[in-house]
Amino acid sequence: MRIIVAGGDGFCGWPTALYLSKQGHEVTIVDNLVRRKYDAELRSNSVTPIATLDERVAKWKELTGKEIKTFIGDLNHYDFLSEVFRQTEPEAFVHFAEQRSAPYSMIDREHAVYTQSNNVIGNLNVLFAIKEHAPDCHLIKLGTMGEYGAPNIDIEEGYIEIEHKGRKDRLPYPKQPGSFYHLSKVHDSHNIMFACKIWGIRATDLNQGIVYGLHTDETELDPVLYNRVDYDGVFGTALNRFLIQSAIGHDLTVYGAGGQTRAFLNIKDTVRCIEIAANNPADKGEFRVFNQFTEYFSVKDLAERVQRVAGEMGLSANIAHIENPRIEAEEHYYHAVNTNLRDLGLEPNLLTDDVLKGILQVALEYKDRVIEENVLPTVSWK
Ligand code: NAD
Ligand code: USQ
Repeated sequence: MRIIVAGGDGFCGWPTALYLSKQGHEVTIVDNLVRRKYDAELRSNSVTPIATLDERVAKWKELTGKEIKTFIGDLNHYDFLSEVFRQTEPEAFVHFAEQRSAPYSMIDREHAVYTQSNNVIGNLNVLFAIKEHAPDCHLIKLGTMGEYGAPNIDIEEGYIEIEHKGRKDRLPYPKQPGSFYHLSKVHDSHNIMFACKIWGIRATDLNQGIVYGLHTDETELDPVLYNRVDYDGVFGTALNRFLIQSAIGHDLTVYGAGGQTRAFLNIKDTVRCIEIAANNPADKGEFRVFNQFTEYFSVKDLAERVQRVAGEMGLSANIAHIENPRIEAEEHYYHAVNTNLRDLGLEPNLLTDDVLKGILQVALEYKDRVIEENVLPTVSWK
């Protein structure tokens, strides 16, 4: 299958591009490399050293003989995007290419406006490009579990049956996102649903949970193929942050009470979920929603597990409940459905102690690269 991986230089996109290429798909990466620029802006870095995109694809070709084409450019530039569609004639478009940090979107007005315009307009351009150049192309769009927030009822996969004043309907599940970033994903979902309805586009919205880990079988092949892994207070995510904090002897930064429960999955499952979605396309005009996660945990429980595993590896990790920089419930009900991907064959890599130890081992290897002043959160929701 001819597949575009937009955002293919990023944390989820790079391993996905390699995995799809290994499965024999014709993969093209589209990326404007802006993630590397956020590092420069924030004076931060990936714990693992990362090669340039040119070096990455050259190494992949050298090791496997497989070619991954690249286009460097911005989804917000429609002429560029149109040219990519004309040259590649994609059958699937995997869309990772957005600003994905909640704290980054909450820095100030400029960052909120940037996040929403980058994400919403970029996605709108993708919808128009599919309509104009590849109407049969399956859009596989990365959404987020955070679109739903933390309602006091079970979270369904995109839709909910509602009975109101004696009448019933199947309606989009209510959205209660917790940052301007998460809101951008809700806006995207609405635009995609509408485009499916009016133009007959086929789309799968993957409401992904928090991704942990860094290596897949492919990225592990050579240091030039290594994935990025973030730890700073802006782009680092909960579990990866705790593991890297324990590697450098920093307190584990649980925000507030730590009862915030979130859905998680291993990066190895991210790549597999994308393949499953690609191999089982949505019907024409269908707006399909899958909840892409394998387990959920409270951040306090995760910190305690990291503390125990780190202890077994001779490290002492202290859990600090620091003041929560976000506005969010710190104790709440959480139960979410995730059967669609399982029904299509996903066999989850669950979070075992060995998995935690493996990630911690990599963090220990590169701990000297951590810039310690970037670890504590600096962005406040207030
Ligand atoms: P990332 O920042 O590492 O990668 C995103 C990539 O997209 C970067 O390489 C960046 O340069 C590129 N990009 C951004 N805007 C672009 C634009 N306008 N044009 C072209 N390229 C652009 O992020 P990630 O962690 O790999 O996340 C990928 C996607 O998955 C995002 O949409 C994110 O919302 C979603 N997601 C991520 C997680 C997670 O835990 N990392 C969880 C749920 C959902
Ligand atoms: N948290 C801590 N300590 C930390 C970091 C985070 O307690 O050091 C808490 C946060 O307050 C929050 C939870 O952990 O309650 C998750 O925060 P996070 O930074 O790990 O994840 P989040 O901001 O939700 O965003 C990440 C990705 C985003 C993706 C989202 C999936 O950056 O791209 O969309 O996870 S989800 O959470 O399902 O919406």
